[in-house]
Amino acid sequence: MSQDLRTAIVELNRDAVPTLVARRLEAGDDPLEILGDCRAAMTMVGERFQEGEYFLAELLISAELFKEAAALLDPHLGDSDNDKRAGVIVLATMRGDIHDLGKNVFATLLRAHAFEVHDLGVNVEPAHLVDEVQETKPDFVGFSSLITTSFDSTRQAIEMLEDKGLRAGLKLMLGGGVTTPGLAKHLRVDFQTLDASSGVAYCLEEAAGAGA
Ligand code: B12
Repeated sequence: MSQDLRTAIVELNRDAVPTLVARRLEAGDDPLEILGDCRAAMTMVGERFQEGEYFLAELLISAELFKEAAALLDPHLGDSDNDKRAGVIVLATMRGDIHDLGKNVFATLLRAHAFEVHDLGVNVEPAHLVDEVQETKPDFVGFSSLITTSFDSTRQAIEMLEDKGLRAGLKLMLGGGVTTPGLAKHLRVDFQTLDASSGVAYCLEEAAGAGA
């Protein structure tokens, strides 16, 4: 069934996607696993785009299908039964990048684990991110990056945080399709991943370590 859902997204089959998601939820499949299949399908769509088989229109349709699937899965991603706030996170897709599907998934999972999320959206100016950090004093900043044109603004934001003395005690995270451990090292971030769940696990571990 996991192959069916991937194929439906990759083949842009609008009718099949919601039905297949609903069917898998009814069958008791793990919502995170279903989400993982949707992400895998988006990677395949990206490959077709790169190979010239798909164009921007297909990317847009696949994004709509992903959003539809994510909306169906959202209520099943679990609510925290913990009243205590686990930590504060500022999240952004930086200037030069308008991709937000993965960032939104990460934000949903964080909220489900009692984190307070300040999602600044897409195409975010470094100065705006720094202002938000100054104002909300978060424990974490998460950068979502799907396109190489955002590397520069991400680097600028990090340098500004360092220059303003805001970097100490702040955990920086990097996630999204084009990120790698090498890029994380270059940008001096503390954690990098291609998977929202491991990002949440990192935040939970750090928050527990800090006694938050
Ligand atoms: C959908 C899509 C679009 C949609 C985006 C819709 C939206 N609202 O986001 C639209 C059609 C708008 C689009 C536009 C463009 N796109 Co586009 N797009 C994609 C595609 C197919 C899927 C991305 C996606 O949503 N994946 C699914 C999500 C769930 O995965 P994810 O983002 O990796 O997120 C997961 C984890 O990484 C993690 N995560 C994400 N963020 C964070 C952050 C933190 C802190 C943590 C801990 C975790 C975390 O959580 C998620 C769940 O596990 C990719 C292909 C690919 N391989 O990724 C191309 C891709 C990213 N796009 C690409 C390009 C080139 C473009 C355009 C320039 C095309 C054009 N000619 O106009 C424009 C970009 C404009 C801009 N300036 O940003 C290229 C980028 C190439 C590069 N190396 O830089 C890609 C890789 C396609 C390709 N292979 O060529 N795109």
